[in-house]
Amino acid sequence: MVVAAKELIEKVKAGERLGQEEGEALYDLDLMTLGELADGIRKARYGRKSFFNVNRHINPTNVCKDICKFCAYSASRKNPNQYTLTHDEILAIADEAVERGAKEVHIVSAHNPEVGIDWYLGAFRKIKEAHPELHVKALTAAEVNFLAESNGLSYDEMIDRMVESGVDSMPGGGAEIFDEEVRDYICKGKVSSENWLEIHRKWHQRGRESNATMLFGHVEKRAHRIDHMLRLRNLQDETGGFNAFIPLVYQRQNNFLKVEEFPTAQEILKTYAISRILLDNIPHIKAYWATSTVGLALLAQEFGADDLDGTIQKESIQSAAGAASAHGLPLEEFVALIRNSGFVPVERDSLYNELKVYDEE
Ligand code: V47
Repeated sequence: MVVAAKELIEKVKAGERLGQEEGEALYDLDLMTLGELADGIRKARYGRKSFFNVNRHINPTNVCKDICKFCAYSASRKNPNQYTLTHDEILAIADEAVERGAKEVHIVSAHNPEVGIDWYLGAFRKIKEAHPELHVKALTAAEVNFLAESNGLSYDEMIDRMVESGVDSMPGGGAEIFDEEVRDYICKGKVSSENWLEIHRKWHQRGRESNATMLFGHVEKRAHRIDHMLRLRNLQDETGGFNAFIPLVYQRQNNFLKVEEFPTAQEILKTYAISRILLDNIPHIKAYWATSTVGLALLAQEFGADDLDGTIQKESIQSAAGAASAHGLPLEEFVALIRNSGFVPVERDSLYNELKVYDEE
């Protein structure tokens, strides 16, 4: 089926839902047309507000039983510096984050077979005991799958344990690309697409919220990105538990994935815009500045994105592969960047309640 541009534009303007072929055809529209369509949707929902939070990423271990070709973070022959933090070290980071105003810790680890489940969950419990008000966003579905499998737990039992340990919401990591063939090539052995979705389904069924990512700009095709978004849209129709969709731009350093052609800025912006158009039921599109670059994240605000993640403070996964997130961005700078790009910075909490609107100098 050839999808006519005019018809497609009319459908988007009428707010009609698009399918796989129409989603692919969106990529053939010129960037400015696509941007205008996505911006129309974004402005109707949020005006000129752009959301962010004051957060701290914590990556407690890089020892991993899995080998994902795109990953530069896990200890391997390219990265021989293994580490596993103690609970005291993790708690000290959380203490410092709170002192610096963080409202959320975003905790993502590798799949470490050398430490038990209590090392993972105990850390959350200790953070919650010390800082009951701090939002713990922790454990990707890939980690949940790893811990469930290695401890003989069902996903439901694993989720019980997470809730008891103080996990407030789940981050969107580990989704990569759902297409099974691409997934098999880039991260064989990791949680299957079906199980990634099942874990989020079960989490949402408990009344909990989460995010969803998509790693793009490597060996996948445009059709795979559309398929990925539509699988998420289907689950969201069922549960309504996703807060944000986060297209993660592939970082190319220090890993094992051979990529011939990297996406242009145009292709990245188109992907943000298309996600805003297709994902009519996921409230927020996050331009995660760590992987898009700050400049492109600011521009993405005019191409459908309404959220820029947060101050981060420190991050080890994507910065290992070349992202500029090793040291985060100070709050004042973050606010100034959003404001100077013509948007109104809104500090939010992890579940998108507005905490502070920076509408005046
Ligand atoms: O799942 C690994 C990705 C993710 C690379 O939920 C890479 O709010 C780019 O999920 N290039 C972890 N990305 C980070 C993550 C995340 C980030 C920000 C916000 C949220 C949220 C979640 O990092 C992994 C993987 O897809 N990743 N290697 C790389 N070379």
